[in-house]
Amino acid sequence: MTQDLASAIAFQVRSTSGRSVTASTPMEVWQGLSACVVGRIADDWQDTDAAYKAERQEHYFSAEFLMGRALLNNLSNLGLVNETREALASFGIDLSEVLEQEPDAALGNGGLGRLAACFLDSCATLELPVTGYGILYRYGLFKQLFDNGFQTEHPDPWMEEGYPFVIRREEQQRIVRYADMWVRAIPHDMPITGYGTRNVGTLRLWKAEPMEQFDYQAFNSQRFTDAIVERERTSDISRVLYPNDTTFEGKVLRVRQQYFFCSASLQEIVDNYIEHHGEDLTGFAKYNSIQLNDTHPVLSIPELMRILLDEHGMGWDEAWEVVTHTFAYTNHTVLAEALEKWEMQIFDRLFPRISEIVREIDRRFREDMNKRGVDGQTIEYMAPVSGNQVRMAWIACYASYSINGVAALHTEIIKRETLKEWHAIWPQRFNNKTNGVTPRRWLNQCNPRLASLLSEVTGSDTWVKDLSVLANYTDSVDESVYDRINEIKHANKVDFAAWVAEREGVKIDPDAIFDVQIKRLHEYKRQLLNAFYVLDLYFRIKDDPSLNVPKRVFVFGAKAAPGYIRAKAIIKFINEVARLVNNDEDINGRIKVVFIHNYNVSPAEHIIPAADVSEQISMAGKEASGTSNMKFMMNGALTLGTLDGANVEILDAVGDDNAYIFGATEEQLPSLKRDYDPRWHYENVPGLKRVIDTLTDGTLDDNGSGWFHDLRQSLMEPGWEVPDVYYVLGDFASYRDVKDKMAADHADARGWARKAWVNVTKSGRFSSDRTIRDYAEQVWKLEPVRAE
Ligand code: CJB
Repeated sequence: MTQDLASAIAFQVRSTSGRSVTASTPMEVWQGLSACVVGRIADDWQDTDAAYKAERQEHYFSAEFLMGRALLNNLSNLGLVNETREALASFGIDLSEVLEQEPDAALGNGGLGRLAACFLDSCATLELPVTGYGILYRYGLFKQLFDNGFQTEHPDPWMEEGYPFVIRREEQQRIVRYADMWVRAIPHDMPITGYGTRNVGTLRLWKAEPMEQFDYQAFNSQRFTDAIVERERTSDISRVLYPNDTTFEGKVLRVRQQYFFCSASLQEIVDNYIEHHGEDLTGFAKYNSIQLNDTHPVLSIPELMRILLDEHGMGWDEAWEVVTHTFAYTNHTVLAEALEKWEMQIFDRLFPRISEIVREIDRRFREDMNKRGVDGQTIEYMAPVSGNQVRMAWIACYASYSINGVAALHTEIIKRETLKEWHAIWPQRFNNKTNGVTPRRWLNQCNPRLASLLSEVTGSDTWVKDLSVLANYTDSVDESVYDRINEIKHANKVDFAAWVAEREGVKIDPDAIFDVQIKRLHEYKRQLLNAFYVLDLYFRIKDDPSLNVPKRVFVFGAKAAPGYIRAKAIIKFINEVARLVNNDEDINGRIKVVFIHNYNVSPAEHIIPAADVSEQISMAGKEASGTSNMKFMMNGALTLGTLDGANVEILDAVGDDNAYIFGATEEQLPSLKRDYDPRWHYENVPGLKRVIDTLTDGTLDDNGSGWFHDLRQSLMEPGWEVPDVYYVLGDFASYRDVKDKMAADHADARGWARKAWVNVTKSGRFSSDRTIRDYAEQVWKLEPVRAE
């Protein structure tokens, strides 16, 4: 068997590199091995596709899919990891080195994009007929480097060296029509294998290409450069992922991108319906449902109307009936800056027919509301079009049969505040679907030591497909398991320390407590609060070198949107804190700070299994769910968090003794903030003044950028702004107390391991398999379909 695999790999590698396996580079081996894996699943993929096409299907529309690496995931799903390791070893090649060659498919910004990727994994594993639709960005999320502590951004041409897991389907191209140009949308499919199933799902990513390779007329009439320019204008559409997370930027290219993938995907779905169920599209919603991942794909609503009205001759009411039974909308944030609002003139210019349809939706909406007796002011607030603005979230709420939030608290907040007007009229549309993460990537693959222990304790690997079985073992294991937990964590920390030393050039001690905050940089996530704690601890040790505190490593990983200056200032600040702390001989390694550059999916796979403490410290009410909190929990890190997003449910699952909760609650904040004076905290909370003063007293250097001064202002005296919007100073004392207590508790190794074990075994609820089952049963009305 291994011999067969070895020959197959050798054949593919040689075809890729044109030389023997042993003479090929590790990158060429990765290419060949990956092609070999695609070859192995080809028949199953084809069968699955054929089986799904005739059934009721779900289509997951998302501008982002943060897939990360594919090879190990596929090998593991196919049960080929060990065999491949042996096959490569027979050529003297190390599988791990080959795996590290793979570029991350970073076609997303953060939580929202990674959630989409975890969902596809669960859909394939659960054999659900679900297809993902998005954009094949040539450049994924920028690569982050630090230059003297400042973030710099660099392009990420992730496919340029060849990428076997994306297959071009030239013959299935569609044409997307804008008023000023027509473009070809070429589908590129990524196979989505599941664990322990033959089913292989599909992620279909569209690439924009010109109608003709060259405008030959322009070429022949000596306008060669014009022809090239035109070609490039088309390719711009799928060129780059917008690097904003939870902020809206009203760029024309962005709305072009959105229409591009919505239109191409819908054309295909409608054609598939006709092929299998005939020309009468009134039954469309019986066989198709579309989940809108945030508002980015909401143009699908008027676009499906257009297709039904203009291309299939339906009447408005009939078409609206189909549309309103097709779409379901997921809201991912309560932050106002994320709500997409486009200028009507942009729509008029790019797709006048879509403008017309949106205006008609708006007219009928107002009529409908009037009939229901809704007052004029409320109607104006809720209307799809107001002044010259089109509001994508309102269109989504009006046309969708389901509206969901992503954690219990978040869903309550959207019902009560963000979308309250909609909830008042259509309460039955609202439902909660607490997020989840895939235990395949986030436990079985990234933490093989813990995975082995779980299989050993439970007697099988069933947990990989049904994480809830672990809950049977929370209280029923003997104490030796706790020692094993500690040994595993320590071994993971040794590996991680070696990885950090090589990647970041920082030496860290595996015996220290590893305290980790990895997520996009945003003020509401409060990386600053964490950094203030570190600085305060530093000063406490400087004041009293005999202070009895455990050794600590504080790990950060975060990208800031390139235009979000205050977030970039926080990155610079943390890097300066690291410089101060790591190089101080008085500290002598008792505290280390590491900022992992270019944080992404694959670094997360190295970091999370080594973490002791999971920092989930957003201001209560602002983080819709969070998903790294779930990944940490699965890997036995304890949560240090506020009662925000899914932290609330994690606490509920593990109990007060097994998580560390601090800070103002969402309920308390409005009254606390009414007469909030950050200055009072600055002057009265021990340690706070000293820490905040480092921003301006010369302790830390922002290299003349003025950024640290601005940070201080934003907390205490912003002039026209509300000071310290995210309550950093208000929560500092409580954060410091709980974090100190947590560090002290770590000394009781057995006690800590017991808490970690509770976290691991109670994480079943946070598997994306549970989330997807809930969507399938309650929203999508979808049954599994097995590829035959
Ligand atoms: N989220 O990543 C994004 N981008 C957005 O534009 C809006 C929200 C995040 O989505 C995750 C998945 O639902 C949530 O866990 C997270 O709280 C939210 O910020």
